[in-house]
Amino acid sequence: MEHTAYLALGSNLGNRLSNLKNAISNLAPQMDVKKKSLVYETPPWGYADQPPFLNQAVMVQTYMEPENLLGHLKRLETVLGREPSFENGPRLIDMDILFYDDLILNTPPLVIPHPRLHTRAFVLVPLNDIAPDFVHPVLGRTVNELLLDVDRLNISEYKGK
Ligand code: PH2
Ligand code: MG
Ligand code: MG
Repeated sequence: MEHTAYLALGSNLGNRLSNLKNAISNLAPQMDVKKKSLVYETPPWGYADQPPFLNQAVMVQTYMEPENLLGHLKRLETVLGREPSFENGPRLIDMDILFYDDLILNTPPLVIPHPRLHTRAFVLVPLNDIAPDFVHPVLGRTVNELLLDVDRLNISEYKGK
């Protein structure tokens, strides 16, 4: 059965825009990318002393089950050059699963919906481009509604330099 998943992408090392583009083009063939948000430049969250991030969200269709999808994304991060860092630290590429259909999953390796997505403007702003009316299956509120409660100051569309 085919599933719809929303992914968050982030990069704050190297050529950030290329990292996002490479990541998205490497999602196929296991994932069919249906929608892409704009790219946003966002202040680092959680650990301030690092470069600003570029963040983006995508909607994909896939036959992969959540655990396989997670494994696939982790392998892809490594292939693209990600090296181990600390929690909330700098990274070449980060790919997180935000939603997977309406699934609610709470296992040690994987929590869906992503447990912190509703508190993070750097996730909600791009997600709102492609899924404003998607209802968070736990919170029962749309992405657009969740966005009203976060501080989106200092987040701007990235037009490159
Ligand atoms: N990712 C983190 C920690 N902090 N801050 C921003 N702005 N964007 C991110 O993608 C990000 C972060 C951990 O994954
Ligand atoms: Mg992350
Ligand atoms: Mg991650």
